[in-house]
Amino acid sequence: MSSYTPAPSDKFTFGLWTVGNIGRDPFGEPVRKPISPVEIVHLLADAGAWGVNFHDNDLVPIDASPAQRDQIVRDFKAALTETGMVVPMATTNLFSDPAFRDGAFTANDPQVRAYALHKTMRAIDLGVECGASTYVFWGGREGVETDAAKNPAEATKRFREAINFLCSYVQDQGYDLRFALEPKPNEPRGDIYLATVGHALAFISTLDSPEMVGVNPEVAHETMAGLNFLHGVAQAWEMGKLFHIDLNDQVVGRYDQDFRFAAVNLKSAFFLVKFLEDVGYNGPRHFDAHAYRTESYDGVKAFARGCMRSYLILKEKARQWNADPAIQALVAEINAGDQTPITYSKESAEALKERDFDRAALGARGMPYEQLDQLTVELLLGVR
Ligand code: GCO
Ligand code: MN
Ligand code: MN
Repeated sequence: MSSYTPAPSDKFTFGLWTVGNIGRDPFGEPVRKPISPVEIVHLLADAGAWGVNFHDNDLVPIDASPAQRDQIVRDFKAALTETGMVVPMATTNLFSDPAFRDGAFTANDPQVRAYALHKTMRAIDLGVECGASTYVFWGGREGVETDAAKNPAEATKRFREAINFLCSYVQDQGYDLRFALEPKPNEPRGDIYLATVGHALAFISTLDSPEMVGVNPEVAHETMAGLNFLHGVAQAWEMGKLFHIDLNDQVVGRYDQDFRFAAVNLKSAFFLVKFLEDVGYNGPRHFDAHAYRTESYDGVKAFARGCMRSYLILKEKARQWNADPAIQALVAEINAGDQTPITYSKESAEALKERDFDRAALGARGMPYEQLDQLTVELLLGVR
């Protein structure tokens, strides 16, 4: 039995904005005092994380002078060196400042769109300087409350132009950096463009450099849309587009909750971890979640530890599932028969058209999914 202690090879990461969240919500003032990026790095290192990610302004305040910026970056990098923490991903805050009230890349004001590109190029420089190899685009303000505001096809075009521009910038700079688009259906906008993993994957295929761009799916976001998160992740993986992943948890139909990973939907979290481990996903496991607003920083640390521990417990459960004789007998049974795909040729198509099928026999075969699911539940409940 493993000790569920995180190791660097688990690639567990958190954002400065996650453990640094001070517990403000639309109805209430902050409940925790802000802590500095350096303190956050130490808190995370202490909890056992491998890396830390940031928005430009989580690290450098939006109105910092160049000298302040350089000092902050120096201090931050020193904390990284001291703790052995890395920065695998960075991103831009294109949502907090009032300038982005109507969006960034899709804003109607061309000056805002230009400012968004300007800010993102500088944030990319900052991310690369700190070691990031993945750059996330979460279009939090890229949306509307009313479709009177803008034509969604025009917005899609603007989004595409921005990503194409920034891909060219990265190529010109010679940065070793890939982009990951993070879909979300709503919040903080009434509706956000590129609402789901499916929207994002389709959009990527229309870009000038599609090979540079993948997705960063988030548990809560697909769940808010009422979708099966694993299915979106699996499709992205199968297309070679799972560049990053945001792990947290969410109750369907509620506000954007950002709960600790596996805090709500245990079975979904299990199948997600099992999938990532079975296919050998090798990217960061990023926890984009917040501690409850009730917590002190002790609670925040418990929250961070809990995310990682639950992942590791579920990873161990996945290993058990794969080794469980009764479960594997059922898996073999449901996958019986020659599973080789029928390749097309004129002859194979003709032969298939002529083949006799015993339709009644096909329809009479039951599948033992009830048993398989019950065994899964029992395994998760710890009685196997
Ligand atoms: C949210 C998003 C963000 C993004 C972050 C990185 O719902 O607020 O998940 O936390 O992940 O901005 O791009
Ligand atoms: Mn989110
Ligand atoms: Mn996220």
